[in-house]
Amino acid sequence: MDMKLQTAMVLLLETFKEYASAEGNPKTLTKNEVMELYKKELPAFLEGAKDQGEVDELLRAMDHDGNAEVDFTEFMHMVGALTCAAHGFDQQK
Ligand SMILES: [Ca+2]
Ligand SMILES: [Ca+2]
Repeated sequence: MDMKLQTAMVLLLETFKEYASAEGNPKTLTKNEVMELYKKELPAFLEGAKDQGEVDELLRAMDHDGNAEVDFTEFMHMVGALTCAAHGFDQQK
């Protein structure tokens, strides 16, 4: 399949918009929206968090400017960091 990366970029944008538009500002993710996104799109990462404290920590780590919402840039940093982490994990096998 050609244009996998372009497809992935479109999917990233569409996924962000889908969850960001659920409540409040349609251009940012609230804590609830981030939780929905993790539950439905990244369940393995949520299972890795043992308690509410770790989930809160995850959200704080995503929110670079500390305004309690996750914008697209912050979302992309998170996706990039998780992808790099997954890549490192892959190379250890
Ligand atoms: Ca929103
Ligand atoms: Ca933010």
